[in-house]
Amino acid sequence: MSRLVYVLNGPNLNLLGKRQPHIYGHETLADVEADCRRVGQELGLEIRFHQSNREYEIIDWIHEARETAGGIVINPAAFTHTSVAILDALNAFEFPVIEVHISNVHKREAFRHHSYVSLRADGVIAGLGTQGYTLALQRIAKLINDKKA
Ligand code: CA2
Repeated sequence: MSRLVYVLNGPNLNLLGKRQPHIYGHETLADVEADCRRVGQELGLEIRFHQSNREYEIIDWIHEARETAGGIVINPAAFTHTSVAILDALNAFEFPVIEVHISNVHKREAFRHHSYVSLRADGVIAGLGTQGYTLALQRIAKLINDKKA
């Protein structure tokens, strides 16, 4: 299985570390990318890291991952709660998918409690801050390694 992992981020996550630190912390998305690249290297994973405010771009990256990647870590942000299209794209991807939320969505407004993406995700991490991303990468590396054994 490919050791390439896509780390995908949805709308407004480009503002990470710049607004609402009481909810999302002080780390910027560039910090999260650096963390993912460092941990990815330790785990022997190649990382492709993207963020978009446009639903179609996230869908296109998931399609690209179908051809090349062994796993996807995705924080779909607000699309989590609205996007059947992202769910459909993930359903066409055959390797592990881990859904990450920086905040504990279950402690927040009721509309954040439902996730379309969770219908496909092999695992969900919420409320562990930006550490959730590297924990998700550890899980994907284990699933890839277990498949090889
Ligand atoms: O907790 C998460 O990671 C979320 O996916 C973040 C989304 C939210 O819609 C989900 O319900 C939970 C929002 C991302 C917006 O990120 C910002 C970061 C800093 C300042 C403003 C927005």
